Amino acid sequence: MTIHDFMAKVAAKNAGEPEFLQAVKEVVETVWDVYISNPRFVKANILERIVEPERVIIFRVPWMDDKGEVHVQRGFRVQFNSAIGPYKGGLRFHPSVNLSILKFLGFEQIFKNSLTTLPMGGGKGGSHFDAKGKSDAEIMRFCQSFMAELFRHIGPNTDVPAGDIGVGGREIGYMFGMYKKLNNEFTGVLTGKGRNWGGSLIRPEATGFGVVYFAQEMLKAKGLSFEGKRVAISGFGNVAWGAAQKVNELGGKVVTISGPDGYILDEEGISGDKIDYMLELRASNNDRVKDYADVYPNAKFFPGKRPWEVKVDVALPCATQNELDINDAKALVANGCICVAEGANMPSTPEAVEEFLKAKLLFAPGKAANAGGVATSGLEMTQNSMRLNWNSEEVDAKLHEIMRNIHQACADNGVENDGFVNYVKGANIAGFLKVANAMCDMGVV
Ligand code: NDP
Ligand code: 2IT
Repeated sequence: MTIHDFMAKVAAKNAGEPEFLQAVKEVVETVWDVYISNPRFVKANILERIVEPERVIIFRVPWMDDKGEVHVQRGFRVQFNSAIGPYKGGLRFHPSVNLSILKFLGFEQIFKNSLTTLPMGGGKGGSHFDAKGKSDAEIMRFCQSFMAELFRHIGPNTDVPAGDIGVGGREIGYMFGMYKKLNNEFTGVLTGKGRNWGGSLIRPEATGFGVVYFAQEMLKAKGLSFEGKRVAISGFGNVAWGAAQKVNELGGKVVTISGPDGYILDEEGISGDKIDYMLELRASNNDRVKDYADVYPNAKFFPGKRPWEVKVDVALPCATQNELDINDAKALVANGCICVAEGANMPSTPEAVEEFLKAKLLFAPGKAANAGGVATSGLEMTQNSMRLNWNSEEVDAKLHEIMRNIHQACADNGVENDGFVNYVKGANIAGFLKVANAMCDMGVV
């Protein structure tokens, strides 16, 4: 069997799922040599088994709007792999959600969760629900209806969902409330919970902090730091917010954020109250980053454009999949960018990744760089099981340590003959080995 034959078989089985096939191809290409040279893996047909979700649940989510009209959304939970722990991964509510996107995210989550060193399998779910313009009561009714079906498929030892795009503390609260009512049970079945009801300190900041910790490790390996660096961030959500805070703490200057409508360039730096304002922007649910320039008139808004044309030292894509293409990658390289760390899942297209690797800049794939979010979810699960809470310094120290370890695992498995570290290869191999070995140990199930 060749990679080509393998991918042709996967493509035939998963027709019409481009994002899923994109994610599978990247992993298969980078782990192929390790796989083929391990007779135990080949005999157990691990690669073909690992690209098949253990279970996909698709369900109807009916809900009533404030005018009394009834709507129907489709809900999904992809339970991809439970070889090393309960399924774990976020829920995404966004109009673009479909099975291909959730399968790509669930697949990536397997390897990401393996990299965290914590016992978590891979899963993802969500709905094409559009929160834009919806009232709080509508959001609550939707979340309750979503959980009225999902509750029978999840549990603290089975599957532990969390947030992702469009799902933050408010939505987790409404879903947790419904789960608790239906099961008559208070357990750590969701992560990203509120502080007063089982949530972990630092979880909201964790993904963004983790991305910056990972980038810091990459820079450190080259004798560099964030001090005085210009940084472009895309998105203006949870991950972008956490990343912006940590870049400032480490002495860097964040000059951009972006939304579906364009990007903001703020040469004075996005820091202090501007970071708090990012929370307001996201909570406004209006799909626009433009408003930032009205509040801070020295900043410029570039409609319909992406921030990758700005001259920066470090780029942190934190919005969504395939938001950085080959032209963006070329622009970043031409402008002297030295480090790209993905806060979002698969934000760079395969051609863009190739361009970064060709230029031999420091490039961290999402499944390594953004693993701090799910890692801190894992720490929330631990605190829930122990029925105690760690303080923020303790959680942050553990998160930092996990990100350092992930960096080391990627460097160990991704170093090439000339000393260049291919973090894409390193992350995929390190994440894959642990899951593949666990699957072998458990027989054909
Ligand atoms: P949020 O919903 O908090 O924010 C997502 C942000 O990106 C929103 O501001 C959204 O705007 C914006 N956005 C969406 N599409 C585009 C686009 N095409 N161009 C620019 N901006 C866009 O989600 P998160 O911050 O939680 O998630 C961001 C990314 O990080 C996702 O890829 C997610 O999978 C990933 N991630 C999240 C983790 C977490 O713990 N939350 C953990 C690891 C990864 P709008 O909604 O108006 O379209
Ligand atoms: O993509 C991701 O890793 C997340 N959205 C976080 C998942 C989680 O379970 O915390």
